[in-house]
Amino acid sequence: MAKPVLVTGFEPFGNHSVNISGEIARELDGHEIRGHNIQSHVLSVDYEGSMLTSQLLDESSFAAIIHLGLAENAPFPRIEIRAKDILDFRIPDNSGRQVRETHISGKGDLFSTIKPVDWDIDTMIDSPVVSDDAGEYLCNETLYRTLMKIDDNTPCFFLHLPLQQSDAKGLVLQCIDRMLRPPCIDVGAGAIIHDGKFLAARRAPSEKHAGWWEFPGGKFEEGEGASECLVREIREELELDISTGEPIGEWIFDHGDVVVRLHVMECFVNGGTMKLHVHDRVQWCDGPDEVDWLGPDRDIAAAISARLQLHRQHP
Ligand code: PCA
Repeated sequence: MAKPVLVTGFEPFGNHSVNISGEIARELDGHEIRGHNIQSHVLSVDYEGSMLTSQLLDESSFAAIIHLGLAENAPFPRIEIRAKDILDFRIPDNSGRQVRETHISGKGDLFSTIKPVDWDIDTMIDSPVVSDDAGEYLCNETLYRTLMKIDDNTPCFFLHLPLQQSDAKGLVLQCIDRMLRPPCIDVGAGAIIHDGKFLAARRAPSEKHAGWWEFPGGKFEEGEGASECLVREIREELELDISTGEPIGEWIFDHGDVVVRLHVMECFVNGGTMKLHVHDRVQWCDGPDEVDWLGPDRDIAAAISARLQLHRQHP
């Protein structure tokens, strides 16, 4: 059996009669995601609540841990990646404890084990922001006590939810999905530009994703950046000598079994006669809709077309 995912939320506190974090935790209990079952707990807003996860970790281990809480004044959801070694309660917690300006362990701040740079956050629901300030109240305390206990790389962080949000549950599921998915592989993708057009190449029948069109390129090798990778890959795939121009952007795409971060760069041909090795056709394109693109390559083609258009208008 795959390890479960732990989701915690909190009971209402202060002058709140509901706490969205607890409601969502409750709703997600038993839900399956990437082959893992969600086990959820609604924590009391006090010392005991902050300790529950570290107690659970004595007996069990989890594929991932996400703590949810309400952030009263936040306009956007906050992906908290730091637990501060300080508590300073503005109001007492639900068992009447009020801690002022006190260290939790005295050993310094602790950092979450997730890598938000691999998360394509701009495509996530409700525009979450990465934050290194989880407050000085129970949310911070809970994250701190959990991180203090985790002794392996179990992905864990705190998601602070605003009072109002369109789809908090959807966002929580996206976060869990990103914690469970494989790490990003860096891939160079070349926008080979000639006479105001860009090159699309169709994957040959013997290749994975056969028949789909893409930008030539491939995985970074040890020590390579996007530019070196593209010079090598395009020589291997098309027998063209290229030099790279400006970076066009980065796109993260989840193929299910692998997640890639595409580093797209302008490329210009300096020499060579094109010969295809992993493709069976190429086409010089003006716009984004001339071939059937693989994965995010249509978005990339749209970005390149827009750029070329701009260059035509303002050479
Ligand atoms: N939010 C509080 C504690 C419980 C909750 O949902 C906080 O931000 O610390």
